[in-house]
Amino acid sequence: MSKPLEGIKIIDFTHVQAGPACTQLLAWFGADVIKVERPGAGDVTRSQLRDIPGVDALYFTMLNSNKRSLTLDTKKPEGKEILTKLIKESDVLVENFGPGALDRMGFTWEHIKEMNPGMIVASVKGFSDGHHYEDLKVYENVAQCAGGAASTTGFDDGPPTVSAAALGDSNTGMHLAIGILTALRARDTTGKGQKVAVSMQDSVLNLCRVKLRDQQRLDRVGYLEEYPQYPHGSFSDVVPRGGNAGGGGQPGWVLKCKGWETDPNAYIYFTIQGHAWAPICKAIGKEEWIDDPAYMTAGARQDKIFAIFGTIEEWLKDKTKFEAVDILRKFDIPCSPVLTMKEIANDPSLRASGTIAEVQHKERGTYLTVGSPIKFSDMKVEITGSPLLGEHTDEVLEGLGYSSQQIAALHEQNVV
Ligand code: CAO
Repeated sequence: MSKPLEGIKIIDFTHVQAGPACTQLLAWFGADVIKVERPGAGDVTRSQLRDIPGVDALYFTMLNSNKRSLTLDTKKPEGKEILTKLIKESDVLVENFGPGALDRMGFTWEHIKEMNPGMIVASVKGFSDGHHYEDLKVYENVAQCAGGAASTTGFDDGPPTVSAAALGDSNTGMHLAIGILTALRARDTTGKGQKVAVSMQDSVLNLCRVKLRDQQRLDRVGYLEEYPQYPHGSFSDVVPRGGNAGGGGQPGWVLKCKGWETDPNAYIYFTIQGHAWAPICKAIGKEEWIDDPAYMTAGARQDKIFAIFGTIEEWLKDKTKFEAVDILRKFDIPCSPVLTMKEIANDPSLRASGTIAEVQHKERGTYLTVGSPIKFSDMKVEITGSPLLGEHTDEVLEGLGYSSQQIAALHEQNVV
């Protein structure tokens, strides 16, 4: 079966997580992604957080599947010549170097456009062009702090807190992938490429949209009724950290289940959906609350919401998180067990759907990765192992017309 992005050639000049997550996604969907790496070392994640000495780390293998690897020193003249040839016959160049690195290498947007007017150059930077922090190098948690996530995450009495989810890295990569596909679609009609830029700060903020909503509501009315600070605590003039509050129109919280004293993840997330009040009362054996004016409306429940959560925890005391969800799902209550990574890794449904995929790697044997979260009716996304450093160097050079003698000389000079 042919893949929708087959025929699209991508120069993958990315490293660490934000850029590689983007190009990996495009490779899954059929693009020919050639990862360009520095000879000898390659992407720094090959050797970071290694669990097997001398073998590519999971950090690398889980972000670079379905790609080819070309080693190339793009600071040497011969390396620049090879990159130039590649640019002339490719559709997209993706990079996430520190600010100005590509320009310093001699590959400015203007120069690339001249060489290949159809080329799409896609970049991740920490901050957007023209931002007063545009010169900063940025990693995940820096972006979470700059994008408003950290100040609004955590508990009221604790410090700003970063999320385990890669809001700055992989999330930015996903935004970039959407930008690239949009530019490819535009090129279909105009024939012209363009520069696509995504900043990590902007991508985090895009996911914190509801917090900017809350800032404006707070400015106007002075309180936010869905936060745990309401109605008994106090508000300052900035959106506070909301702990585990539902955050939208439905109150919710993380509730203890059987075994929480020894198992730090024996919890469920429980949501009190307004129209599900009667089923909730039935599920937890509090039918008298259904028509009680002190409980029957969301407004009436607001000032005692934590007492209500306390009553639900009483009900949960003799049920594991899985047993509790199995009961609550019958009452159509939005809830989930708090799952550990170990439980997720072994989840039969996630294995069956391909969301957790077991992949073969030439040196490490099999490893688990997160497969495509996007499912298609007409395409099965197959994940192949990440390439070894320079595995496809000769093959790519041959494709560019280099003879075996020329290739040998390039190896000799450490250009590739
Ligand atoms: N051949 C020759 N030189 C190469 C090369 C190659 N194949 N690949 C990279 N280089 C060079 C670059 O040209 C650059 O050289 P100069 O600084 O001398 O011009 C140098 O390697 C370092 O690049 P860098 O600035 O990207 O690397 P760093 O380790 O100092 O910074 C990071 C890493 C991530 C902080 C920075 O790249 C960055 O801010 N990127 C943008 C934001 C981003 O994507 N962050 C996400 C990180 S986690 O996903």
